Amino acid sequence: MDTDEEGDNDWDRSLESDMLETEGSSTDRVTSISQRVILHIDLDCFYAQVEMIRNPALRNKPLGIQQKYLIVTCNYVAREHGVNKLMSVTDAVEKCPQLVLVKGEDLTHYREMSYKVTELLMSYCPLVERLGFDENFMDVTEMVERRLKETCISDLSFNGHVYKHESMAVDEENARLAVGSVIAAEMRQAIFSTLGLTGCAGIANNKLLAKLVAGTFKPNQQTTLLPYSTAELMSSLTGLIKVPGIGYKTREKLKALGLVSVRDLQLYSLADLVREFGEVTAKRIQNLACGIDDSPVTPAGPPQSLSDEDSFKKISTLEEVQKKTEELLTSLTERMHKDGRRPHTFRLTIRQYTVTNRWFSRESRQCPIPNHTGLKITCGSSEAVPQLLGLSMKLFHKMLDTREPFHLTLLNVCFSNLQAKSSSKSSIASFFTQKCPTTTQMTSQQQVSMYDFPYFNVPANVDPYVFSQLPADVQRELLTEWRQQKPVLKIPSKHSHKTSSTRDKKSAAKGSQCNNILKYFKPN
Ligand code: TTP
Ligand code: MG
Repeated sequence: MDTDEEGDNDWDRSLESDMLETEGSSTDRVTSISQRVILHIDLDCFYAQVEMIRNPALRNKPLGIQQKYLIVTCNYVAREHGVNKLMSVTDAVEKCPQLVLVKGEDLTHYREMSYKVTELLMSYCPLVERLGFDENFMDVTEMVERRLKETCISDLSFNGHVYKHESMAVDEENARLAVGSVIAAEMRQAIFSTLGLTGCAGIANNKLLAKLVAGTFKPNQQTTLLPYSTAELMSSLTGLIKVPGIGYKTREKLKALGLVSVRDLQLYSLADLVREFGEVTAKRIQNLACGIDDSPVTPAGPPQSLSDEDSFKKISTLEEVQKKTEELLTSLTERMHKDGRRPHTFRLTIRQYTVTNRWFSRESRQCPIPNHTGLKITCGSSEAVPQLLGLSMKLFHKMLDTREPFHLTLLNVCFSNLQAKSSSKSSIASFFTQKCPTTTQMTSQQQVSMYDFPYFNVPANVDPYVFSQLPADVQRELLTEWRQQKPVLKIPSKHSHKTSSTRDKKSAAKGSQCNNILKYFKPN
């Protein structure tokens, strides 16, 4: 399996740091946290959906996506035949002999679609956090508040299911979640009509509960959790493994203390837990077991690397390598130029065909990018590509002896160590000097193909990228302030993105002369 998946560990880590940050927070903050409206959107049989979009003939057939000997996912037709995620290919074919298998080792299309979904969601609301390839959290509290001001509670109803309720009337107390459920339905509809993907949503007061409740009804459905049903949802979990944020090592330690179920952890003495884990972790995991999670939805920043790759049946001559690499470099340098940052490291990856290990034999070499080449990339000069091609071929010869026959099935070019043009990296002003950030956050190993950074619904003089880098609390505070001053927070139409970006960049440049960070964000 490819290694550039974001995994549950990210969720574990982010929860941990969030708890540290929020230690000692005020009562006000706790109150506001309990009133948040958080959505969790999880796409249905994600890789299988992408393959069905690529080849609609697969739509009504049982489809399994294969990585090595495993079915990493399968469509819902296959699930009706008893095929499940992570079943071995042998077992799956035994259950469903007509199962169609598609190889899913190359993540390019999944990744591309994944970022399109995040981008779409961010065009409605700035607070979107990715989890893995097919999950996104959204903090829609501000949207909900805005709508509530314009809506009469008696006109509201819940969209989709309410956890453990057949039907539910809307009152003062649950109105925010009801509006959240309407927004969730709109987001799912937007994803479907724009990208053709279905998914499930959970609506709750925090990330943990939104994620847990989202899977209650599948596929293509949504469920809202009312706060008083929290205990019931938590006790329905079959074990601590089902609690996101409690990782393998923690679970092992808990097991050694005799704690296996969610209930065990809820009831265990906090003092004893503190002795074992320290105060922060002890409180965090016990809170999680009780469904308490005040971690913020943290929007993604720009990616740490940009890359492009192509896979093919066979490349076996130096000329073909040069031609393909040149093609890849041309599109990559164009994207890098649009991004505005300067890459300092270049990496070339190849995959050689071998009979025994067809898909997993990638090899890479990397080198620093000379200053003159880096400058050519950032200013969009056509001379950048030949210079990079020279570097590429040097790296290529380090990996392969071309006097011997070779058989390549993939080439990947990658820029990493991306730095903003301004020399002072730590200064906030460096963000404003960036030309046009175009992508969203990934780990250093991740790549993105055609993902453009979305433009947030923030006032015209605010750089959306800078805004996205601020802590969630500050974002919320600013949004509230702007909303009170001027009704500027319109949802941008997709077609207006380019225009507003130019305007935003100009205004942001103007704003960069101020000293106080808040001045950057005050509408003129
Ligand atoms: P999931 O959201 O777990 O599964 P899914 O979207 O396929 O199905 P569901 O309708 O139940 O949500 O994972 C998202 C994608 O991640 C999935 O399509 C394939 C991939 N994946 C792996 O690569 N390895 C794994 O172990 C799992 C579980 C998923
Ligand atoms: Mg999914």
